[in-house]
Amino acid sequence: MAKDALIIVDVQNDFCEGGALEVVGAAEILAIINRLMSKFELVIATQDYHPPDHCSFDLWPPHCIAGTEGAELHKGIMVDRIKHFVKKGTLENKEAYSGFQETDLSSFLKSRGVKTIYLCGLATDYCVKATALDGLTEGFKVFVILDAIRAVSKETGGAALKEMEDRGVEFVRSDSWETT
Ligand code: VGL
Ligand code: ZN
Repeated sequence: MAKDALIIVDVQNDFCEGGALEVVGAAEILAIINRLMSKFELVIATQDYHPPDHCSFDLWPPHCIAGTEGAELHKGIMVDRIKHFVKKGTLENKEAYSGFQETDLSSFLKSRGVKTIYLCGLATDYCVKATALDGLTEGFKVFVILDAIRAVSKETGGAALKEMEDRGVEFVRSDSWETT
């Protein structure tokens, strides 16, 4: 049977409260993500993982520098359940918002018979969006879990949802797994 996978996008200290590039409301999705993990046999996490002079630091404050605390997953996430970690944005001169960009994510999923991916995490307007759109390009059916994502800004977050919808991403909420 084709498997589904849950992909937790960039729930790292630097994107959470007190981090270098804090996403408002990030703390609210931690418990939701932990509950979601129990619904999936296969859970994967991506990490933004930049060298100290990464090109994106022209645009963003330095964040998620490889080997630092800021690049680690938030301790509120139950990491024991995560089967595979994907590090991205590791090249100094290349931005990589998508978890599929120059990583083994697509081949890892395909080798395990995954056809459908469910995305949660940070941030809606950048890495969640880019990962969702690349997921479609890679041939996966892509769901974004609406109450388990947060955006850098309301405007770009809203635009990102619209763009994802137009491209064929589908949306669910975490309570759709609850049994009555
Ligand atoms: C991200 C900005 C810069 C993200 C990563 O994970 O959405 N945003 N690097
Ligand atoms: Zn980054």
